[in-house]
Amino acid sequence: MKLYDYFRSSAAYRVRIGLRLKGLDYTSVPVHLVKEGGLHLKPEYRAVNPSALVPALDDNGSVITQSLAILEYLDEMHPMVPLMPRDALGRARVRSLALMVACDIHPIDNLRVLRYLVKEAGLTEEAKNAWYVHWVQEGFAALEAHLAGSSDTGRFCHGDAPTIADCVLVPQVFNSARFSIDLAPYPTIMRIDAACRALPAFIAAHPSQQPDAE
Ligand SMILES: N[C@@H](CCC(=O)N[C@@H](CS)C(=O)NCC(=O)O)C(=O)O
Repeated sequence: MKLYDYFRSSAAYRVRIGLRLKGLDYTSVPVHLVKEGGLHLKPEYRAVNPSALVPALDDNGSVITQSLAILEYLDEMHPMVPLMPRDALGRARVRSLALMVACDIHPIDNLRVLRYLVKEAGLTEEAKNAWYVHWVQEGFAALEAHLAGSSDTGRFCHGDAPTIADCVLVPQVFNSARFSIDLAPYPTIMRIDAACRALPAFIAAHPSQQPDAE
């Protein structure tokens, strides 16, 4: 398998965690999101993923895009070390937690949105950063309430083994730290993030461990 990747991309980081948890071999193909205005915007990468976003996974010539679709694909193809609960209600809860980050926080804080706010909408750097922080805080407050208020939350987001929800949570916490967001109001998120980051798979998937890390 080939993973079109960028060390700092939180969506790619989700997939790296899933691959590592399952012990799957893959080759990283770095796509620099900043160099030359963004290599992901060039025709070469658009031919792989017309959405011009990383990650994309090439499994023996078949390309899958969207990190959550990739994670579920990996889970179906390689069921050892499952990333989803066995019961339908549990799977719905894990998807719901993952989507709180992947749909409600990440897309409005994505690089292209932040660039648009500055270049097209005329926001200052300060206002752009305030936008980022605001949507993380809104999203994390909701996620914290869901996690803290449910007996299904265990050592990890759902029970005592990592699931897709944890694959999505940890990269968002990493991203938020880059903007110096105070995580003290989200103790359950912080506890789960720490439990995940102690595991070898999460350590290996960390941005600092990637071949393109700067
Ligand atoms: N929903 C997509 C999001 C992918 C995405 O937004 N990737 C970011 C990096 S984390 C990206 O490629 N951004 C480039 C840009 O905003 O121009 C997924 O989960 O795979």
